[in-house]
Amino acid sequence: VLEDLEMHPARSETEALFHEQPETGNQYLEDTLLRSYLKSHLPPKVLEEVHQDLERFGNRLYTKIQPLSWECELNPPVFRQYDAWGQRVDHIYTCSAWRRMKEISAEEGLVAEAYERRYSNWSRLYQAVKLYLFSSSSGGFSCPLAMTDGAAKVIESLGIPGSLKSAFDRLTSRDPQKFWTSGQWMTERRGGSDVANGTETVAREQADGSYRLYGFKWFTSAADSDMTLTLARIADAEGQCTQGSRGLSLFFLRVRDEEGKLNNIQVQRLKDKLGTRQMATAELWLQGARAELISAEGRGVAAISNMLNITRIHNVIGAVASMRRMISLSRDYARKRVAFGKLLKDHPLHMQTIARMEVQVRGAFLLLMEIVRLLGLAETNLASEQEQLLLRLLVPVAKLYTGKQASAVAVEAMESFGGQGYMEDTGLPVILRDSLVLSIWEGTTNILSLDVLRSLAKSQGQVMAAFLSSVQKKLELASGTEELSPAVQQTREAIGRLQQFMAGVGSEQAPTMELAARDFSYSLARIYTGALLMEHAARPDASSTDVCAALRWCNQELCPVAVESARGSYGGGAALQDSALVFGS
Ligand code: UCC
Ligand code: FAD
Repeated sequence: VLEDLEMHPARSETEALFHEQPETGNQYLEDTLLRSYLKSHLPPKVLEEVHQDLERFGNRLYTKIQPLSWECELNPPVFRQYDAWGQRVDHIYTCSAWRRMKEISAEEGLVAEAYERRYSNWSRLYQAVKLYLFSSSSGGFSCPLAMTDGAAKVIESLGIPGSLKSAFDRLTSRDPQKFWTSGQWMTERRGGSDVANGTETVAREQADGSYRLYGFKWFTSAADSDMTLTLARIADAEGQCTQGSRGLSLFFLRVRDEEGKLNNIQVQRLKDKLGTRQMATAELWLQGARAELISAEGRGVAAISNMLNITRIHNVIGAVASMRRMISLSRDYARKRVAFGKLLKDHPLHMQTIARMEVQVRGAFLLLMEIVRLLGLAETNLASEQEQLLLRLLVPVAKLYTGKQASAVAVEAMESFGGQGYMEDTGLPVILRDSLVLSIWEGTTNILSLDVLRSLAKSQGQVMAAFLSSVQKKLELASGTEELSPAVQQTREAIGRLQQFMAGVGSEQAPTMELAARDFSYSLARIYTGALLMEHAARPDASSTDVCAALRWCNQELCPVAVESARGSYGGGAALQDSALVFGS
C-alpha cells in the first residue's frame, strides 16, 4: 500500500492548487494610471481629500462590497405575479445584497457628489472615479445609479421645479432612508432606437393638470426603482396625438405610492437576459399611471437627451471599469499560473496579449477622464463654448467606441485564464456577459454614430473646429517630448486625412456621411484618444510606460474613415453591394 501511495499521491496532495485564484486588492491603490491622472490634474488640496476617501473606498470595495456583488449575481430578482390567494401582486423581489448596494450608494454619495459640487468643477470627475471603482463590484447596481444621475440632471436642467424638489433631493441624497433611484423608460415594442416613431404611449390630461399614461414599455431596467422619467404623446380633446418626435413629451412618475402599491402599472414579466441578471428589467403595462408633464409639450426627446448624455457617460465608466477589472485579474493570474515550466508572466507572447489590452484600457480611461473633466467645467459655468461643443461630440464618440472595446477586451481577457475563464463560478463570465450590453443599450453603435453626425450638423463646423483645436493643443504639448515624435507625426497625418475626407464630403461623388458614420466616429475616437495619451505621456513626471502606450496607440490606423473612403466604401454603389452581399443577390 505504501509503495502504491508513493507512486500515486494521495488525493489531498493531488488537490494541491494548480489554479490559484486571481485576485484584486485595493483597486484605487493598484491603478497607477488613475493615480497619476489625479495627481497631475487635481488641485493639491482637493487631491489630498479625495485621495484619503478613495483609499478608504478602495478598501471598503475590496473587503465588504465585492462579496455583496457576488451575492447579487447568485440571487437575481424574482417576479411573482399572483399571491397564494390569486390576488395580482406583481412583486419584484430583490436580494438583501442588492438593497444593501442602494444604501451603500447613498452613503458613498455616488450620485450626490456630482450635485453638491464640494470641489466645484472637479466634483464630476471625483464622482466618476468613485463610480469607476464601484462599477465592477456593484453587482449591477451601477445601472440604476446611471439612470438616477440622469434623472437628477434632467430635473436640475429644468431649474428644479417645486413639484420635483423632493424627488431631486431624494435622488441626490446621502441618507440611505431617503435615497431614491430612477428608471428611464424609453423603449417600446416598435422601437428603441427610433423612439420618435416607436412610442405609442398616450398621455391623457386630468382635471387637476396631472396626466394618466396608457401604453406598454418594452424594456424597463431597475424596475424596482422608486420613480422614472418616460416619454408619451399627449392626446388632445378628440383623443388625437401628434406623431413623430414633435409629438413626444417627457413625464415624471412614481412607480409606487406610499404603501408600495404600483401606480396603475402591471408587470408583464421580467426579461430573460444574457447578462446584467442581477438587475430586474421588466416589461410594463401602463394602465393610467399618474404622471407629471415635465418638459414643454413636444420637446420630450430634447429634454430626455440630458439624461441620455449622463447615462452614456456612465456607460463609458462601466466599459472602462470592466476592462480594468479583467486586465487586473489577468495580470494577477499571470503571476501565479505556471505553464511549460514557468509562470505565464514569463511567456513574452502572453505578456504581449495583456499589454495590448492595457493600451486599450489606458486610452479609454483617459477619454473618460476628459469627458468628465469637461462635464465638470460645463456644470460650474466654467466651460468655454468650444469645450461645451467638444463635450457634446465626445460623449457619443466615447460611448460607442468604449462599448466595443469593452467586449473585445473581455473576450480576450477571458482567454488569458485558459479554461478557467470559461467557468461560471470564477465570476469571469459575468464580466463578459455584462460587458456585451454596453454597445446595445443607451443607443447602439450605429445610432450613436448618427448622433455624432447630429452633433456636427447643429453647429456649422464649430464642433469639428473645437475637436481639431483641442487635438492640436495636445499635439503641441507632446511635441516637446522627443520620444513621442513618431506618435505626433502619425496623428498629424491622420488629421490631414480626416480633413481631406471632410473636404470631400460636399463634393461630387461625395461619400454619404450616413455610410461613413461609424468609421468616422471611430476615427475621432482614435485620434482624440491618441492625443490624450500623448498629453499624459508629455507630463514632466511621465513614466516610460506612458510614452510606450501613446506610441503603441498611435501606431494603429488612426483614421479608418479615410482608408475606407479611398476604397469607395461609402458611395451609392457600395450600399447596393452591401445589400447584395447580405442577401446573396
Ligand atoms: O437603454 C436604456 C437604459 C439601459 C439601462 C441604463 C444603463 C446605463 C449604463 C450603465 C453602465 C454600467 S434607456 C434607452 C436608451 N435609448 C436610447 O439611447 C435611444 C437611442 N436613440 C437615439 O438616441 C435617437 O438618436 C433619438 C431617440 C434621440 C432620436 O430621436 P429623434 O426625435 O428622431 O431625433 P431628433 O429629431 O434629431 O432630435 C430631437 C431633439 C433635437 O433638438 P432640437 O429639436 O432642439 O433640434 C436634437 O438635437 O433632441 C436633440 N437631441 C440631443 N441633444 C437628440 N439627441 C441628443 C443628444 N444626445 N444630446 C443633445
Ligand atoms: P433596433 O432599433 O431594432 O435596432 C436593431 C439594429 O438596427 C441595431 O443594430 C441598430 O444599430 C440598427 N439600426 C437601427 N436603426 C438604424 C439606423 N438608422 N441606421 C443604422 N442602423 C440602425 N430601454 C429603455 O428605454 N429603458 C431601459 O431601462 C432599458 N433597459 C435595457 C436593458 C437591457 C439589458 C437591454 C438589452 C436593453 C434595454 N433597453 C432599455 C432597450 C435598449 O435601449 C434598446 O434595445 C436599444 O436602444 C436598441 O433598440 P432596439 O432594441 O429597438 O433595436
